Amino acid sequence: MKIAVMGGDGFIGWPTSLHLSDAGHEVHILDNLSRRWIDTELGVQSLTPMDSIQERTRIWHAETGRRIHFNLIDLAKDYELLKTWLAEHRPDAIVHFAEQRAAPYSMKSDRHKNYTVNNNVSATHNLLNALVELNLDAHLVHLGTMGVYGYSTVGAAIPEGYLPVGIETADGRSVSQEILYPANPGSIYHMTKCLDQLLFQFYAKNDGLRITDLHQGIVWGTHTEQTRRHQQLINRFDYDGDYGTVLNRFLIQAAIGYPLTVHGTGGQTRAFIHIQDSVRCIELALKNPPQRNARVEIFNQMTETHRVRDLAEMIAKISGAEVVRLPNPRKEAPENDLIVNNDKFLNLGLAPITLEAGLLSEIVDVAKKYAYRVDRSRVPAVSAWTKDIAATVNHDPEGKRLKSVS
Ligand code: USQ
Repeated sequence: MKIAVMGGDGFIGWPTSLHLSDAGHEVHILDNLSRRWIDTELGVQSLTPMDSIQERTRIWHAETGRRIHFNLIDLAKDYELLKTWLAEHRPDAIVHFAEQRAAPYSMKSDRHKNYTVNNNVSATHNLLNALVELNLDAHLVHLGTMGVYGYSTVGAAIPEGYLPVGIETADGRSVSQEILYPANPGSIYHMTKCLDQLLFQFYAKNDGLRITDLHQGIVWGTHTEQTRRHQQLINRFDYDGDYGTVLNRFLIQAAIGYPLTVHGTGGQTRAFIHIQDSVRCIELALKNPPQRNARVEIFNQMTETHRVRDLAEMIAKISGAEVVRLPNPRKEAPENDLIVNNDKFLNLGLAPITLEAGLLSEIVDVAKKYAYRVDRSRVPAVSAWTKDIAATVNHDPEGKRLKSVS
């Protein structure tokens, strides 16, 4: 297949591009390199040293003989350029990662809220709009989030996108229908993915577009089979308070002797997936497109659920790290259960990589190797969800102003 990977320079976009290229597909990356600019804005860098996208693709070609093409295009701002590229190349499939993906970054200020909404919604809409205009029947696979559902459970598993409901009609009959699971976003970033869902529903219904939405959990790990092949193919690995996600942050914190930063009681339960499984799921979704005029296909792209404090305790046990409980900068339920249905990927043959001490220690070792690149002042999560919460945020978990719990 000829596949366009929108956002192919990012944390999942890059290993996905390599994985698909390795599987024999013709891969074209479209990216505006915004994630690299945001590093500059925030004054942070990936824990792992990353080369330019041109250098990365050159090394991939030298190693494997396969070419990955790179195009500097901003989906949100360069509609005509995007349309021209799609008209010329007419890909069979498009993987869409080209969105601002960090909840804390999206909540930093009014400017960051505007940026995240404008960027994410425009990028998605421009893409859908261009597909219709060009009469291009490419299968669109979008990276969504488990966060569209919210995280509370009513004691039943969260289904894969659609919820069966019974409705009493005016004349007393009972009819049943499947509706999109009620959206319940917890940040501006998550809200944009809820808006994306509505755009997909409309374009699938009105124009018959073939769309798959992947509701992904929190990704952990950094390497995939392909990124391991050469040190210059290495993936990015974020540790800072805005872009570092919880499990990877704990692993890096353990490696640099920083207390593990549990927000609140750590009773938040979230869905997780290893990065290697993430790229496998994307390939499985590409191989199983919906029919034209079918409803949007939705998969829950996660393999297990964990409570934040349990993860911290597990990592403390294998690494000897200290755990601190910090005032939570986010507005979220302090404790929740989470049951998620992920049968669709399992039925397609996904054999999940689950969390175990061996794998975690391996990641701590990667982090130790690059520990000299860490700016400790960038570790605390200081982006607050409301102005009231901002006053309580802890800027110095190392100062031991908070009682350590282990
Ligand atoms: N948390 C801590 N300590 C930390 C960092 C986070 O306790 O140092 C807590 C947060 O308060 C939250 C949970 O860990 O309760 C998860 O936070 P996160 O930053 O790992 O994940 P999140 O903000 O939800 O976003 C990440 C990705 C996003 C993706 C989402 C999947 O950045 O792109 O969509 O995970 S999900 O969470 O399933 O919606």
